[in-house]
Amino acid sequence: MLISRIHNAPDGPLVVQPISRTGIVLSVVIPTFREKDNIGPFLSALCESLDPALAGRYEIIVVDDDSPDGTLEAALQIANSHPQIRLTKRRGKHELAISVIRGWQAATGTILATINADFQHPPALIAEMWSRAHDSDLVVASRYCAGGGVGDWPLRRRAFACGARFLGIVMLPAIFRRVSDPLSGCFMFRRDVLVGAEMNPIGYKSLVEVLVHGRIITISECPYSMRKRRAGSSKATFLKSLEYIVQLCRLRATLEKAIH
Ligand SMILES: Nc1nc2c(ncn2[C@@H]2O[C@H](COP(=O)(O)OP(=O)(O)O)[C@@H](O)[C@H]2O)c(=O)[nH]1
Ligand SMILES: [Mg+2]
Repeated sequence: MLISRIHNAPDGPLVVQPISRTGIVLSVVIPTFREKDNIGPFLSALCESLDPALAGRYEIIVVDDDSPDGTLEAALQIANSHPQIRLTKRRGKHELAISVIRGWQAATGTILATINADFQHPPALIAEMWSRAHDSDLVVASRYCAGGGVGDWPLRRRAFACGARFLGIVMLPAIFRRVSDPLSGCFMFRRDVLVGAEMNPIGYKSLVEVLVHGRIITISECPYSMRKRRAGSSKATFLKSLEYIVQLCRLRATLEKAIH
């Protein structure tokens, strides 16, 4: 009975489809892998911040990569008393960017968003971004615009992020100059801008996919200060950095193909 609330994530091509009116205006996708101690409190905090403006008009979709630690079971405890929370499970290779897109494919809202489960993005950020979403195609939560910050990130992590941005500017200059934080893991956009575009990401980064494949004209940024992960540990690995290079090459090829 309880288990029937957990559905399989969509499969097939990574394309977001148009949707007829459902009454849902905002769908927030949370990708998870081994977030047992974060997901319950994070879902509660997110609902609490969205309810005042959007009760009954938003949904949250958790896309879990079959975590062995009981992440989905922890999410289910909150979902049982919050019908706006939908739980989906993927099987096979763990893929963050693909998980996020699978969530948008399952979503029924007119505006699609994503945020991490580990509290590095404050849960209240989504409500703040929502208030800016009406006159923009895309709203990006940014660490690098005025008012934002990376908190007390260790030097090694800062250097890594700096290298990743530099590589992005070299490989995809037109894309990386459009926003101050193109590697942000928290953003929202109008479904319409992505409908019909087939994506093929690898690795961690989903905003660059949306920037390359989406028909985005207007962008606004919402500053935030990145926090420490509340529990558990990061799943970012050296392999993910190599995958990021492959992702940039693929996206560059997509842009070149579109020009010629
Ligand atoms: N579905 C899914 N989620 C993931 C995967 N790796 C990380 N996540 C989730 O993506 C978010 C960011 O991951 P994290 O490991 O904190 O990356 P970091 O913030 O760059 O260190 C968190 O909500 C993770 O649970 C994955 O392979 N699949
Ligand atoms: Mg994190």
